[in-house]
Amino acid sequence: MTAPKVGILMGSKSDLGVMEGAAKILEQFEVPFDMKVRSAHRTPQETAEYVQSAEGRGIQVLIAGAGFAAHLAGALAANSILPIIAVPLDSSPLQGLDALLASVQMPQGVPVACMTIGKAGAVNAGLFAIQILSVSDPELAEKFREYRKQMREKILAIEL
Ligand code: RP5
Repeated sequence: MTAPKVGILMGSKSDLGVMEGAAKILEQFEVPFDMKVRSAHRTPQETAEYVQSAEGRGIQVLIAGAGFAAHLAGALAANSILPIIAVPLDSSPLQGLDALLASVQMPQGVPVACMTIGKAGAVNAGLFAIQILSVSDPELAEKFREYRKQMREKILAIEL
């Protein structure tokens, strides 16, 4: 089995429907990943253990999706020097604004890259992970260029 290069974490199984968007992108680009439920608040110790072992297991980027007071991405960033991508999820009565602020407002010195709220954010997290990996993987960079090209062509082909 190929070792994962990306780790996708989410705060709850109820986040899976949205976070699958990131997984599908990684599958499309044939980048190996693993996907787990880990919560900053409900499983703090296991979350720390996961992230502390991630680098040693060959993981190069981590994606963290969470709703409500979304501290998952921050908790990962606190325990690793890997790049962390946050996906704020709209699972609360505040429709993700709470998760957005909790994810994006990291204190100086411990950054996370914060995506759009929800579905588009999960897809973008997958794409952003590809972009990070592409810096040191010319073959992947080429695939990403092709993805952008196809997106552009699809739009230009629209006749109204
Ligand atoms: C957050 O609370 C999770 O990331 C999820 O978005 C939300 C609701 O979780 P459940 O109560 O459905 O497990 O921590």
